Amino acid sequence: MVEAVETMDGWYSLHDLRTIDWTAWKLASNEERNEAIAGFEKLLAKWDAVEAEKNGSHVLYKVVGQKADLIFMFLRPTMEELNDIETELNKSKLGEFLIPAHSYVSVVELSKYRPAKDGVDPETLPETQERLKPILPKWEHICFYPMDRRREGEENWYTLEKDVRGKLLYEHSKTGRKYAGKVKQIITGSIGLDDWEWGVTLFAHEPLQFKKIVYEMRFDEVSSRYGEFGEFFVGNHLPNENVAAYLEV
Ligand code: 76R
Repeated sequence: MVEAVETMDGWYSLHDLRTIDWTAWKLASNEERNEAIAGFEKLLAKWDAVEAEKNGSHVLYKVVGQKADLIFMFLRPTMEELNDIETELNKSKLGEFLIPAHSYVSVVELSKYRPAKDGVDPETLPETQERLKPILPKWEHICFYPMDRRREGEENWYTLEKDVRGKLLYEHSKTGRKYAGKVKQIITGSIGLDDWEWGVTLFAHEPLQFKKIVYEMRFDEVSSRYGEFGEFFVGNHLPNENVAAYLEV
């Protein structure tokens, strides 16, 4: 019988993409802009404090291309906190100049395809907990896209036996491991939460590595036969200390 794999689920995740209303921003007074920047820096400091306490994590990148200007990724233990963050940003002064571009709700996910070693539930291991509640890397570049597993005719992921799926994913992980140190990936699951089944968030020091890993994985059976992909977003890191300069007009 075909069965689901058990998943280990960690922090909830919100990818929040915004476009800046530059026209309105330029029309605002200096005082208003300064108030907006100071308020936003306060929010960043608040989120940093949450991260320092390991109660969540976040990153902020500038999107390249016209799909948005900013991408935030927030991780929190509860959906309520994600909602609170979103609302606080919307109510902030800077929020008056942010136009929603896209959002994606999911939860950090690892799966239990591999049999438990020595009967130890992997979910109890500290290294698993660290991966389920990760402090997001602040590497130079981000790449985010959602994906599905195909469900068509002979190419139906959901009619494959679990051990077959596990083997295909093991092959996939061998490709992934070649990029150790170059690409860091966070897989979030969104079945029942958002329009796609998984979100892939990649971090790299060198943007070409996104193209290389995604291209190489296209030839792994799990992607070539069973992968369907959504829209891609790519961006450059925006550290707190550069926010004011980025917003200067
Ligand atoms: O548990 C693990 O993380 C190790 C094995 C592993 C699994 C189970 C793994 C390793 N992945 C797993 C699951 Mn992955 N991954 C992607 C993409 O564009 C594409 O073709 C695919 C997008 C990338 C780039 C990537 C990278 N992976 C998954 C799943 C869940 C599927 C399911 O349950 O059906 C998806 C959707 C997915 C997609 N993967 C790795 C990587 C990398 C770099 C690794 C090696 C990580 C490491 O060992 O450090």
